[in-house]
Amino acid sequence: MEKAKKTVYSGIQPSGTFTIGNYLGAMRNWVPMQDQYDCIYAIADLHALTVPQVPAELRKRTYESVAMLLAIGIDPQKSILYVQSHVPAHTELTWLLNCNAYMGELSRMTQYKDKSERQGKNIRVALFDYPVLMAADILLYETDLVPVGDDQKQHVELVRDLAGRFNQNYSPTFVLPEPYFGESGTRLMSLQDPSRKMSKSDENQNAYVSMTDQPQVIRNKFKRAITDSIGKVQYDKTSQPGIANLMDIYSSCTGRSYEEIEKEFEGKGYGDFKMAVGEAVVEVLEPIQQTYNELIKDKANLDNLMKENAQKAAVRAQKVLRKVRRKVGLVG
Ligand code: AQP
Repeated sequence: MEKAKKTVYSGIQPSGTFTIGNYLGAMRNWVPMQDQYDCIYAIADLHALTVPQVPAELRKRTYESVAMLLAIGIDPQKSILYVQSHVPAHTELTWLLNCNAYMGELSRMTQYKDKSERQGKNIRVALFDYPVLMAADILLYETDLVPVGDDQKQHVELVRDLAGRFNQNYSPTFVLPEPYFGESGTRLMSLQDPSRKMSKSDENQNAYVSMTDQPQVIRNKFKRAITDSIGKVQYDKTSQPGIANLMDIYSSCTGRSYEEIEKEFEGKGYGDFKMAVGEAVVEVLEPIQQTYNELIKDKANLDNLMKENAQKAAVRAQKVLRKVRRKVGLVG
């Protein structure tokens, strides 16, 4: 039977406080999608464990992540908003998919190559297996579309390979998802090193702006942002990557085009420009922070919401998992 709405699955790791990179590049686009699609949003805590975490911090950030997604406008009446580890089907399907995944295809994943370098000699097996857990996330909900940036395209390809192989070896079981590029979210770069993406787990706090940073902290971070010695506000990613990044941020916050921004700051110094970017970010974040501050106070409400949404997610996930168990020959 044809579905009334296509299913969209997105996850975000509680591996740090969400940054304006996460928000302007991904989360913000999730809000309007709720009216058009059957959306499932996961706080991917099991994914966050692929790199070392402080347990108490992870627990705290899981609550904060749920509250922040609610604050930006994710509506549990329209979508499912749940915590990945609350639905055990994810780990169970991961194992069953592992039995059909190849070492070769996993070792070609660029994210694994990048992140494993940072783990030194003792690389965690989970980091290697991360894309299989991601495949389980997506396949459990008969997902049609996975919103991705360029860097995640390779993972969705792997999900399709794993699902296609399973369907061929057993019989049609999984829906093959498509990557969804949608409104191209801006890829924001570190404020301290514009050759690296802005990441919530960056050790340098000046490299990113958190969704919960106070206005004065935000202004100071922009004041310290790396620019260049050219002294002209113009969009050139190669010779002025710092300024291009700030223009991306300013454009995302104000809706102004690069040409409009160049005109606005013609003949002005970087100091004025950075101040304006800081103010624009403060303006976007202030109303979100107000809602967030209310939501985070009410832990019982967040607990209830997590519980209800996990139940909704589990019903859907179990349906697919039961099918998979039967196909591979498990009893019961
Ligand atoms: N700098 C960014 N610009 C645009 N989009 C970004 N995303 C992340 N950073 C940027 C998008 O945010 C969504 C959720 O990301 P994630 O938490 O699942 O993992 P990530 O991409 O690894 O994010 P971080 O912030 O860099 O986390 P850490 O530091 O833990 O690795 C994704 O859609 C991602 O594209």
